[in-house]
Amino acid sequence: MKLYWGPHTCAIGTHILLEEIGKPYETEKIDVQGGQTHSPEFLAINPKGKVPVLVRDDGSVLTEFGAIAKWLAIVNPESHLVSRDADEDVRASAIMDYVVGTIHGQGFGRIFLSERFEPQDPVHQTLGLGTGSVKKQGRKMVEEGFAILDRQLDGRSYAAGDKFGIADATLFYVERWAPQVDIELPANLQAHYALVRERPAVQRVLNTWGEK
Ligand SMILES: N[C@@H](CCC(=O)N[C@@H](CS)C(=O)NCC(=O)O)C(=O)O
Repeated sequence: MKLYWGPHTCAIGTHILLEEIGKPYETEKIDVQGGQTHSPEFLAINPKGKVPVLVRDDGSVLTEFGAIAKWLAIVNPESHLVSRDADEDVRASAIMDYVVGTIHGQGFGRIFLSERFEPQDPVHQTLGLGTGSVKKQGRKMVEEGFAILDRQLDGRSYAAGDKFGIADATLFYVERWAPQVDIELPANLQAHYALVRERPAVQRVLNTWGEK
């Protein structure tokens, strides 16, 4: 198996899951900020131009954070990354989908890649309205999303159930982005972030990434 990852990206969640599982895997670092995800070589692997990408031992390619996480959990049942309890499992899926689709895709997307959300019409462009309002909207979405998840974590250590699982690795990557854009995590998410960060697997990944 080989994980394609890039510094400061959501692929850290996938890397953490691989490290928690503990089976052999390779990694390849991609310069996402430098545009390497849009190089012909990378697009030949993932035409969506995104990390994470997981190439399986048979050469087949998995994309999309949630799909990769679920596959890793299903084929490594001894790692208990998904619960056998239907309610816990669906709760984990709901958190993961909300983080990936809304908090990351809609909210942080607007903060990190504002220009992609800018109206392209000539009036907007001529007036040079800039990306300020897009960023502001992104921040509001992230803050609202964090507030919702914070309430859902009330009285819980982990996102779903009483063990670390795929929803925790997902939540961790957006929690990690919050201070980078001066967004304060609400108390339950702050506690969750600290708990996940302490895990030996997470520390190993942070060391490999050269990030704190
Ligand atoms: N829906 C995708 C989103 C992945 C994603 O947005 N990856 C970012 C890094 S966090 C990326 O590779 N961006 C490169 C680009 O859009 O140019 C998933 O869940 O895997």
